[in-house]
Amino acid sequence: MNQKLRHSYQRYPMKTIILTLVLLITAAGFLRAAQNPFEKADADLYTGRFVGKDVSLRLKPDAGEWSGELVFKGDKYTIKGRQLEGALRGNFNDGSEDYEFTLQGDGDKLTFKANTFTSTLQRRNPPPLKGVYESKRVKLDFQNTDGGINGNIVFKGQQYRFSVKEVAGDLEGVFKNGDEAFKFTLASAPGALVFQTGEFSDQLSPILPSVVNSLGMKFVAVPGTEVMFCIWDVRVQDYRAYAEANSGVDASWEKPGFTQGDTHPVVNVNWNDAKAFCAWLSRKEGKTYRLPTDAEWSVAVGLADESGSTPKDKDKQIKDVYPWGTQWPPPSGAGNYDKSLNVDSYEGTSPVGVFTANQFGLYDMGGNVWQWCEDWYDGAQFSRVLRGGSWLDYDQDSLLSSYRGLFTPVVRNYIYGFRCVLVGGVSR
Ligand SMILES: [Ca+2]
Ligand SMILES: [Ca+2]
Repeated sequence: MNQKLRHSYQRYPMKTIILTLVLLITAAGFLRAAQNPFEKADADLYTGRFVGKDVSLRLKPDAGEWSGELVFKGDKYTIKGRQLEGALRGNFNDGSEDYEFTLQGDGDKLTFKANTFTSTLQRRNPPPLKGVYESKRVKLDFQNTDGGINGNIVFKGQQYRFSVKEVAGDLEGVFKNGDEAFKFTLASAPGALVFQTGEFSDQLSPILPSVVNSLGMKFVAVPGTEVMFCIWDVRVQDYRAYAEANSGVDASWEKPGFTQGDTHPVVNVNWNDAKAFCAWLSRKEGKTYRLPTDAEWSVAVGLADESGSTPKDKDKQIKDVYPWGTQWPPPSGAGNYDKSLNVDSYEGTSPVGVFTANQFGLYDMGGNVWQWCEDWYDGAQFSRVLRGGSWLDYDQDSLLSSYRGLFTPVVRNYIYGFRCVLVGGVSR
């Protein structure tokens, strides 16, 4: 806990209480209605799950107050508050001491203040409940009909009908076996759902649609995006098909300066080359291929909760999270990185798909080659974004999942490649 927060607890001064009472009485007189029309709106303002830098919280109305859970700098607290002077004010407790906070609502944003600490929190809506998710013990097949969320659940080998409703940002489900009702909750985890009953908790993985295109590139749906990601970076053989079908394609990709097989990721391609490849493939198949956006790439690497608007804002903001997990240095087999890290045996690039795929089934999201993204790095519109690191990288910061590389769209390099996404290919 931040030392500055200690001893900052201060009750509301008498002047404030009197002023508030006067305001309340005036408001009550003015409204002259049994139902205060603002109550519902205020309940909506603070109810749900909100995430910001170093803070996340979940709140629900509780007998005229709000209560819930706060995670502050990695520690969990119970939280309670009530509305006063246009803000939600209250305390959280670490078991021995109280700390005062205020929350100010603004649509989908909340400003959290505790002494000198301030953070803007963004509302997080529950995960899109579509498709099929399963673990060894549970399978959920969602069917969103009649405006409700329901479907079939296979639980301990038996199939039932279930329904889910949202209660203050939590998802509560129920299914019936005869007269007996089983209750469960659902929470979102990166690329998964956490299913919990009183008996056990299971992480359910989505059974995702996938397609293979005319070049043999495999694409999978990535939940939280509207696109399908190629599971590999674009390979030498894919780029060769493009270069052979078109005149005037720059030949730098043929001379990387080291030996490459057909299934190695193509390198020495700049942002413009990568865009031209996507445009050709789109024309060839009558579909829409493009580079991933920086935000889509983040979801695909497991960073669904970044704050900031430009890639520059988000650069290195989430610490201690790498494509392979949270350990530093990377464990053996984490990916194709610089030889000084001692995690692989490849001198240059490696064939796509030889290291472990991530939670979405994507290979080389860390290491092998940097991947161009659609976005400008910032408002200057000078450089494009590169993500994921390469076979020549070893620096701890540049291997973070949240790290953004940047270069002008005309630069070719033997550590730069790209990955395609397929737009609108998600059938569910
Ligand atoms: Ca290597
Ligand atoms: Ca990569």
